[in-house]
Amino acid sequence: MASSLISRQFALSLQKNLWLSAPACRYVSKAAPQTQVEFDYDGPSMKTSVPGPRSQELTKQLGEIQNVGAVHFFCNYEESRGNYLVDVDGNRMLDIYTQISSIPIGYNHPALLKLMANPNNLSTLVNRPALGILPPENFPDKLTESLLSVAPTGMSRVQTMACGSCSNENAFKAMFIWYRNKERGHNTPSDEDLSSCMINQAPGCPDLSILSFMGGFHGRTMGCLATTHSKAIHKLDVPSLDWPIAPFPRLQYPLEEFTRENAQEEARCLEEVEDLIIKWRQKGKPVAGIVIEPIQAEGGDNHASPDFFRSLRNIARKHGCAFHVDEVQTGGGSTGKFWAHEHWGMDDPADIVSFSKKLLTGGFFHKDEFQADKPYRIFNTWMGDPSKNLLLAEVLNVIHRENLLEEVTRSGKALLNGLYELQAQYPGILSRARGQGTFCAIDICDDATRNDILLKTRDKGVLLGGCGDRSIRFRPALIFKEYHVHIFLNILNDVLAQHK
Ligand code: PSZ
Repeated sequence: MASSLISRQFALSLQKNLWLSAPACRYVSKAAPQTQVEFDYDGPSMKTSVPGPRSQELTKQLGEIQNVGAVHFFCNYEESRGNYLVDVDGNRMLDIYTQISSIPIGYNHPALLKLMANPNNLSTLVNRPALGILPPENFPDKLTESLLSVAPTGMSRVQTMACGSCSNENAFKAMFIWYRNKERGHNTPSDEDLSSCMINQAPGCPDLSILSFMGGFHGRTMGCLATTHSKAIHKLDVPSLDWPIAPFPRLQYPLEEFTRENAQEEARCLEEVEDLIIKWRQKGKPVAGIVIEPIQAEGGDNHASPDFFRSLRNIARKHGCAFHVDEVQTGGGSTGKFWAHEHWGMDDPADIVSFSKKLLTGGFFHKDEFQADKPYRIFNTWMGDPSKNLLLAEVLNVIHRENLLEEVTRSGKALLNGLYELQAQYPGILSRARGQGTFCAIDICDDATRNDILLKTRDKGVLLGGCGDRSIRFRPALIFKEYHVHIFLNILNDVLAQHK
C-alpha cells in the first residue's frame, strides 16, 4: 500500500515539476544522460523559500517541547524519493547531504519498500530483541549475509551497536580490556582490581589513554568526546580526560601538486604522535589505542595520504597500541571503495573498524584478540537492531547489483572536476577542492559567505552541508549519478554568479 501511494504521489509531482521551466544560466557543465534510477525525480522543484511556512509552524510547535535550534526544516518522507528530499511545504530538493551522510541508496528505494512489505519480515520489525541475551534464529545468518560480507581485511568478528558514538565507546572499552589483559599476561583480575574499580580507582580503573587527532570527531558521549576535537561547542562544560591529542596533517590541495610539502607535513605529525606516546607512557597514562578517521569529516574534510596511515599503523604496532579506524562517516561506499581504509592498500589496516550511518546499524569489526573475554563486558540492552541488518543485507545487494561503487567513482570524478572548474572561475570565493569518490569538499573564502551559499543553494533546491570552519561538504547517496552532479554544478554556478 505504501508503495502504491508513493508512486501516485510521484507521478503527480512529476506533472507539477517546475524544474523544466526554470531560468537557465548554464555554462559550467552539460547535461549528462538521464539515469537508470527510475524511482528518482528528475530535478528539484521549489515552491517556497526554506524553511517554508508549514516548517516554521512545526518548528514553533516542536520548540515548545525541545530545543529546535538545529532544525533546518520538516520533511515529508513519504514523498521523498531517490536523491530528492521533499519538505512539508512541497519543496523537492536534490539531497547532497543525506541526513548527515547516512542514506545509502536514496529515499524510499523500491527494494527496501518491498522488503518492508514482506509479511515474513513483520516480526523482525515489531519485536526488538535484547540481542546480547535473546537473539532470533536467523541472527547469525543475517550477520553473515550483511556485515560479515563486507568485513575489512583480517576481521571476522563484528559487534553491532546502536549508533556511531555507542560503537566507538564500546570499541574503546574493547581496546582497554585487550591492553590490560596484555599487561597482566592473563585475563584473571585480582581482588584489588575488582574492589578498586568499584570506586573508580587504579588498578581496576587503570590510567590508560587513547590518542586522537586535532580536528577529529568520534561522537559526543563522554569517552568519545574526549577524542573529539572539531568544535568547542561540542565539548564545552563537560569534564574530560587527560588523553594525548596529535596534530592531523594540514595538506595542500590538489594533493598531486604538493607531494613534497605534504610528505613533510605528514612526517611532522607522525613524529609528534610518537613523542606523545612516549610522553604519556612516562606520565603513567600509556596509550592503549589510537583512533583516527580515514578522512576527518566534521573537522573539515581533511585528508592524509595512504603513506601516512601505513606509517601510523606501524607506529601503533611498534608501541603496542591498538589501531582503531573510525569509518562511521567514510564507510559504506562513498569514497569509491566500501571502506575508505581500502585506499591504503594494506593487508593489516586496523585492529578495530567502527561504523554506523550508511551501514544503518552501528557497530565495530575487530580482530579476534579484541573479543571481550567474559560476557557482559561489551554489552547493553539492544546491541543493535536486527531490522537494520535486514535492510543492510538488501542495501548491499543493491550496491552489488547496480555496481554502485563504480558509479560513485564516476560521479565523484565529475563532481571533483566540476569543483575544480568552478574554483578556477571563482578564485576569490572557492579554494582547496578535494575528495575521494563523491566524498568531496571545497573551502569558501569565509564562514559568512559559506553560510550564505548554503542557504542560497538550498532555496534553489540543493541540500549541502558545512564542515570545519569554512568548508562545504558533499555527502550524496550512492545512487548520485553524473546527471545529478550536473544539476548541482549548474545551480552552484548560478549562486556563485549572483554572489556579490
Ligand atoms: O553534530 C553531531 O553530533 C554530528 S554531525 C555528524 C556526525 C555527528 N557524525 C557522527 C560520527 C562521525 O562522523 C564519526 C567519524 N564518528 C562518530 C560519529 C558519531 O556517530 P553518531 O552521531 O551516530 O553517534
